[in-house]
Amino acid sequence: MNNKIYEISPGFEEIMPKDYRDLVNDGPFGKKLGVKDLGTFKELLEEHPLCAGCGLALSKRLILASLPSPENTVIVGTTGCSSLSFAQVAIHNIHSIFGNQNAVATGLKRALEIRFPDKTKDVVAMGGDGAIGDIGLGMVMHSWFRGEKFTTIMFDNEAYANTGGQESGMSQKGAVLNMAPTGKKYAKLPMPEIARDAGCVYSASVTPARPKRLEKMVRRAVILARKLGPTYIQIYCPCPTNYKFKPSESLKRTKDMEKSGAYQIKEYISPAAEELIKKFEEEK
Ligand SMILES: Cc1ncc(C[n+]2csc(CCOP(=O)(O)OP(=O)(O)O)c2C)c(N)n1
Ligand code: SF4
Ligand SMILES: [Mg+2]
Repeated sequence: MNNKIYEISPGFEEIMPKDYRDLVNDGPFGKKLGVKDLGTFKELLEEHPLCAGCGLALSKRLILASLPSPENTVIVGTTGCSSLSFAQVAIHNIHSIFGNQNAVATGLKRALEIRFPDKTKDVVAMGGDGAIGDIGLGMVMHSWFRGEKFTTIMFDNEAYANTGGQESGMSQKGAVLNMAPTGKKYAKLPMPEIARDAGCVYSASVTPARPKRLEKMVRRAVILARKLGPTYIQIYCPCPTNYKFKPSESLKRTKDMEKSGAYQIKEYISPAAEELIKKFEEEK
C-alpha cells in the first residue's frame, strides 16, 4: 500500500496524534501483510469510539487487513455503529445516508471505471444488518440484480444497535432487546441465500473468531467482484451493549454462536467464480 496519501504535511508532524505518526512511519503500506500481523500495525486507528468488546471494531480491522489492494479501494459506509469508526480508518471512505450504500457504491464504481480505465479500483459497500438487510435492502438487491461489480459487507450484530436496540430482520427468532421486549416473532433472514439467488457470484458468512477464513473470503469477494459481478460477505459482530454480556466475553459468545449452529459459516461460489478462484489462487 502506498502511504503517500497519508503523509503528514511538513511542519505538522509534532501536532499529529501519535497513532497517526505510527501509521505513517510503521504502517502496513507497501508490505504484503495480512490478518496474521494484526496488532503489529494499525489500519483502523486506535481511540475509535465503539464500545469495549464491540465485534464491529475487530471485524473492521480484519477486513481492512484483508483487502487485496487497499490503496485502490474506496469504502462506502452508512449510518449505524460501524460508521462511527470510519473517521479512524486509513483507507479512502465515504459516508452515505442510511441504507443508500449500494446505490452510492454503484455510481462510484461506474465513475471510477470511466475516470481510471487502465486501473483497477475496488469499491466495497459496508453497513449494518439494518442498513443492508432491512432499510436499504431494495437498493442492495437491485445492485445485485443489475450485476454491479463491487462487494457488499454486512456487519451483522443482529440488532439496530446505534438507535438503542431494536430488533432487525437479522435478529434471531425470540431475541429480546431493549426495544423488542416481547421477543422477535420471526426467523433471521437468510441473507447469504438471498444474495446468491439475487445474482451474487460469491456469497459467504463468517465470524471474526476465524480471521484466516475471513481474510480468504474478503480477498475472494473483492477479486471476484472486479471481474465477474456482485459479491456478498456477512460477518457476525457481537454487540455486548445491546445483548447485555460482558465486553470480555465477545469472542466466547461468537464461538458459542457457531458451536450451537445459531451462526453458520457458509460459502456459495458460482461455477464461473470457482474457475476464476482456482486460477488466481494457483497463480498466487
Ligand atoms: C433514513 C434513516 N432511517 C432511519 C435512521 C435512524 N437510524 C440510524 S442508525 C439506525 C440503525 C442502524 O442499524 P444497523 O444498520 O444494524 O447498524 P448498527 O448500528 O447495528 O451497527 C437507524 C434506524 C436514519 N438515520 N436514517
Ligand atoms: S452498541 Fe454494540 S455495535 Fe454499537 S458500538 Fe456498542 S457494542 Fe458495538
Ligand atoms: Mg446492526
